[in-house]
Amino acid sequence: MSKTAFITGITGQDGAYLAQHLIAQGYAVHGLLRRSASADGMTSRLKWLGIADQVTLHDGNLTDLSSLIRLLTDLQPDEVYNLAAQSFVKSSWQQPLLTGTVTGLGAVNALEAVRIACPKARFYQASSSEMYGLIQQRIQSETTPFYPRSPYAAAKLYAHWMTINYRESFGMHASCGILFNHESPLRGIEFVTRKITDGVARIKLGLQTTLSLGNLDAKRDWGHARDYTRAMWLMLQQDVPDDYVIATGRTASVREFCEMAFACVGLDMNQYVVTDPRHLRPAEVDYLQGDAAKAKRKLGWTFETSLEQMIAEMVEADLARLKMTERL
Ligand code: NDP
Ligand code: GDR
Repeated sequence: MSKTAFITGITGQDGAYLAQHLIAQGYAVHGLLRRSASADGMTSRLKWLGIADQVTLHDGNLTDLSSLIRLLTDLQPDEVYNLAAQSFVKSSWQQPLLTGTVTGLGAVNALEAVRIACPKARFYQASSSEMYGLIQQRIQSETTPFYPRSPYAAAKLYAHWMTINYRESFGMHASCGILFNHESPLRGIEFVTRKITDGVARIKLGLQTTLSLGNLDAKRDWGHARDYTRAMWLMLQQDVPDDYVIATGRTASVREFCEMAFACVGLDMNQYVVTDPRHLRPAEVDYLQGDAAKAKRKLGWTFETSLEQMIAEMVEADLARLKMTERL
């Protein structure tokens, strides 16, 4: 009998790649869909991967516990992946309460729904390297202390500890993946990597003359979402639930990411990139570099896509998309 998985956040970047992976493993994949007045774009990522008709979407919301309980009671999934969140760090200062409600309390709604409706299901919580914030150790692992620097990170830390608490209190098979930044052609346009690759493609095609960014010195450990969603699945295949850092171990600055992206189309970033203080944050996470040794040892996980390969894939996808939408 094939397994059943339920994904909150299935319409986001990770939800789409995870659904693709689970379908390839033979799962029946179900996902939570929150209502929107702009229904057309809601499944665009699933369509881009060619899997929109292979998943079953259910109306609901992470903030509505009753919808989650009803769905999980009906579906009785083997695995539940909680990926839904207000995930844009900068917005979390503008919407701290919404971020706390969705990203923090929403995870507890998911945990409660599993505990009530399908307590044997395995649970994955999308924790984040943002929780390290003002870093306490140059390379961050599962044992590095946290110091959240945004309402988003504080909400994620609450969700992280609540997941561990449910594991220890109720014996739930609940695991947290502390994932470092991961990107792809399906990344939201507001995040810096996609903003850059989209900007590079627009400049190359003559649709834009400059690219306006904030802090170019911030450093991130960037990987590919396809590799990272595979790690989520691996965590739930273990007999014992646990928490894992998922990262490449390589860090690069926003400036270096830009240089590489512009170089993909033979341009020099210095002629196009401008900085604007409006893109700066009230508090910044300056440096992230993860140590995924535990995931390698226990899950057998390694990443397959290098930073250079990922940037090239993103720039190419943006060029192709713009050529089509702009009829160039
Ligand atoms: P996205 O922003 O692309 O996707 C977020 C998803 O959450 C979307 O499907 C969105 O739905 C859904 N969502 C938001 N609010 C609600 C709500 N109230 N009820 C139901 N669904 C909701 O994020 P990613 O795919 O990049 O990330 C997935 C998860 O992993 C998030 O929790 C994120 O915080 C976390 N994470 C991400 C990392 C990264 O680098 N990408 C790193 C570490 C953690 P809609 O399409 O309707 O907006
Ligand atoms: P982050 O991703 O905050 O790390 O959170 P983002 O791409 O937004 O920022 C990365 C770094 O780039 C700097 N930056 C800019 N960022 C944006 N968005 N726009 C700009 O113009 C710009 N210029 C410079 C930022 O200051 C920052 O230092 C992501 C999200 O996916 C979270 O949900 C996830 O938990 C973490 O990654 C790990």
